[in-house]
Amino acid sequence: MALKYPMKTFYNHLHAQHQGKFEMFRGALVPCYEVPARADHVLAELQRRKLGTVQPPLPFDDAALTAIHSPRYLNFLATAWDQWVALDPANAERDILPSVWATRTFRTDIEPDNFSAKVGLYSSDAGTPFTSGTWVAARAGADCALSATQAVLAGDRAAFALSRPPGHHAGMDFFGGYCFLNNAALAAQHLLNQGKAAGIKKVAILDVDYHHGNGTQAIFYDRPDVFYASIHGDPRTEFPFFLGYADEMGAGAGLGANLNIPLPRGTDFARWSAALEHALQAITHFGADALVVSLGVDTFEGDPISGFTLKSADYLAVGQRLAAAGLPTVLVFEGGYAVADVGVNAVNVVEGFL
Ligand code: SS9
Ligand code: ZN
Repeated sequence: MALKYPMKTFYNHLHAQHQGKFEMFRGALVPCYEVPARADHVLAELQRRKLGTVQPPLPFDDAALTAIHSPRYLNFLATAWDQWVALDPANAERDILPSVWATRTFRTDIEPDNFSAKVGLYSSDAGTPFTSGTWVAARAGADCALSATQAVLAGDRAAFALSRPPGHHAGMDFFGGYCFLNNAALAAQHLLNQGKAAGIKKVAILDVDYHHGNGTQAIFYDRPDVFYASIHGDPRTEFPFFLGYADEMGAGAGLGANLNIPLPRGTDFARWSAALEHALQAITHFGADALVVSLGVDTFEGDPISGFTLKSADYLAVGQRLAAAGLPTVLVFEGGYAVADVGVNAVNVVEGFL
């Protein structure tokens, strides 16, 4: 295959260290949807089509993480597994799942000593197990997002962070929705912090995952330098339920720099691509100097936990349309749970972009 330009993929070689056993669903523990095979299929398809180069991430220091996440949350993630096993050596065979939360009216300024309470303070759902290798995998995944950003800052037209676990549901100080570190937010902030010489003053994040990226939106909600646009299942019926409505347009200095396009279950590519057009026009109007794409492919018709009906061939058109925006672009892999199809679908976006 002849390439107009090579695209670097930064592949998280440690992703399989994060391998949850079960997530809570309707009172039962069911096998996790967010499995290592997802990233393996994307890697295999990239290599099969010989699309650019695949490399491990470069190591970044913690300052890149504290640009987005709170120090006490990062400290919790780094030490959670050891705390868990210290409670009972038998815990080494079990994943951590939260069971109590600091919801409305509770205090969140105090980190309790009790481990279960800490897990609840730093999480938003019981669908996101924390395992022995979660921190190592998530940390390397952040390095992938930062490495892809670095490649774009160095002049590459685009780069792809191929990692799991995903990131867009992770907030400044909580995990949830299968996410721990917000890779897209880290990329956007790194573009701003390191992109002055390259003339990068404003960044847009376009989230095309089926689910609203509540973490990303919240991180940048009052910021005028990061535009967040998302096309997603209507939160009245779809996870994450409590954010992602059309009337959320940003706050304070960030008013006008947030665009949510919720769509009903059953939405097809014709309607979805009209929303993509709308989002990209808003990004152009905002005047972004660079683009981060939260690239979930759980909009696929065969996705087991989602409700849109995009077909595999549609993702080629998505990639083409993203490239036509003409911006330096960091593609960050997010969701997509039709495991056998996720490779073809994600790589179709990459191939369409090229
Ligand atoms: C499925 C529950 C869905 C969260 C989905 C997070 C998607 C991340 N039984 N739980 S892209
Ligand atoms: Zn998703």
